[in-house]
Amino acid sequence: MASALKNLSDYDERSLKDAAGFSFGIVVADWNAHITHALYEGCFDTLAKHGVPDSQIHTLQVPGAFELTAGAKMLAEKHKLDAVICLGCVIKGETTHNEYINYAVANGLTNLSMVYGKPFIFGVLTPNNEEQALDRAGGKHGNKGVEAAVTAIRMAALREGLK
Ligand code: DLZ
Repeated sequence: MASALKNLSDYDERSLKDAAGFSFGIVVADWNAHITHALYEGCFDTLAKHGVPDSQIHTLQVPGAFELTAGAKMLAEKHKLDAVICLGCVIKGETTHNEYINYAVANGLTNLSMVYGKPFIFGVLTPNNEEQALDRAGGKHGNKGVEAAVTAIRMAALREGLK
């Protein structure tokens, strides 16, 4: 029997539900801004392309990726949101700072998802170097900000269907 499940690649943007009724938060970290702001553009444009009006997209800039969790909580408390998308880029350096930040954000966003019962999307690049980051911020591997927006719309639609 053929599988009823779709592949990830089947969830391209054409199959997405119209998202006009949803509200989203986007939290973007300013560290490595030339990368994260490109993620933001891809994310914002994708939400807009799927019908979300500007007035239903709430943006908050935070200093670094470590602050994404706190920023996401602030946005979720201030606005009635269907999902919060967190964008950052933590480039591996000489020390292990990247591991601490990445684990903290991943755990923080997971906790927020459980506490609020809504999606908090992990749109954080964790590259070994700047080239890998650029490849994922509009380069040869696409723009992960776009993927984060698609994930947010999918999860918001799933949650809506369960209500
Ligand atoms: C301190 C730091 C370092 C070394 N690297 C990054 C990075 O690559 N990406 C990023 O988003 N933030 C970095 N930060 C800053 C931390 O996320 C945070 O802003 C500070 O530790 C203050 O809490």
